[in-house]
Amino acid sequence: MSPMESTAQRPVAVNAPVTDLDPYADAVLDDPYPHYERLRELGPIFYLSRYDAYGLARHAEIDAVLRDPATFCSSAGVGLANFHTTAAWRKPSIILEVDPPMHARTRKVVAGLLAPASINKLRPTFEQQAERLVDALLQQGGQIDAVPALCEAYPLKVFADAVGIPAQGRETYLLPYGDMVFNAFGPVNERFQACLAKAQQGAIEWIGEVCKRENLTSDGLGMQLYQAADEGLLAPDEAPMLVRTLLSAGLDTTVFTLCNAVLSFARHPDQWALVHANPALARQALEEVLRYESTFHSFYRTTTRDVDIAGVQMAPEQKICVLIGSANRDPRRWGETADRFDVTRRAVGNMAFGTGIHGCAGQMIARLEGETLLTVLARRVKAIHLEGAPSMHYNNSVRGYTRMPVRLVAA
Ligand code: OVM
Repeated sequence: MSPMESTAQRPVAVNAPVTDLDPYADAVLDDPYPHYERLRELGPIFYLSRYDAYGLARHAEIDAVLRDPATFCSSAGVGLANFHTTAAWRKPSIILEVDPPMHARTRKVVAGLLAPASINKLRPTFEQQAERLVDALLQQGGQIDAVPALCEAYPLKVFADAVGIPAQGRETYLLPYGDMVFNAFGPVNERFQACLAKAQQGAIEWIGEVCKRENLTSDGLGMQLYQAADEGLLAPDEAPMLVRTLLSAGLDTTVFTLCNAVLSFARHPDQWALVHANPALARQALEEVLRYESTFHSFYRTTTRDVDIAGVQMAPEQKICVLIGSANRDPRRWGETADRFDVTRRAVGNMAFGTGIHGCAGQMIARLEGETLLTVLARRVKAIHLEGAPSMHYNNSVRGYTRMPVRLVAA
């Protein structure tokens, strides 16, 4: 077989609406929402001809697929690449890119680590660090690039400390590593290639080092994974793999969520006024940010058998693109005001963290980070002014920014 040929099965006949939209084009990432609306209007399922993948953009079908892991599996990879036919760029994750029964074992250990009872112990530290950071920024006058100064600085401190990795190298390597992880959920495009070349200049190697037992603090989440291995709950080589999971999934996502929060409030001053007037709204407001501007926008499942969705027949090994950023704007689920940013809305049940057995295991610690930082901002900052156009951080599956000039006005 020549390298240009593929063993991937092409659908014999596509009896779904076909679109040649490239969901990964810069212009689509700039503002995906009008495209999502058109995709939802195509029907409950459509075919992305550029990628030989079916796509789902409505809340109901996405919910159904994510709740049926036996039919729509993760072990063939949760990106466009099928691990049965294409080598992955790194050793597959032992929690994300696996199915039951293997998944249940690793998930149980990670879920225990990140359960509310243990996460709540982190709250006082997170609150202190949020106060320190926001006070320092306001003392300097509040004129900042919110991406490095606030949205990156906070998770790079509190989450990386919670995992227990060294301070040295965090700023250089952690976010570029995650950038690669999330680009790999899309196609092998220019963005993927450029990011991999960059990650190979130190980040991949550094991550491998900090996941080792001897480089972790004695009281962090990372060491707890080694202790689980000591207790026989994990194989010895699985502990560093799950530390890698924490560092892969836990940084870029929270950084970008904070970017999306700051930008949403800067663009909707009336909504910030509500949160400033009542800081107890912070957690609910964060949930609306997650719905309105999902951080994670798309990933895939792979069919394990002949199956149909809404009458569209698919063969085994078929990739299906799940557009969760679109599910979170689906008027069929959120009503006519789906496209409105409204912190008084009940946004619970949004798909930002996915759903089903692979629903984000870190969602409680992610929410704790967002809530603690937003609460301090709500108390100390009466207005957030956008002082220039933000620059998008283009990534194949997550939405965020590289630069966001803002002025925080002290209360
Ligand atoms: C992992 C992993 C990496 C990225 C994301 C994620 C969304 C998991 O390495 O297990 O969950």
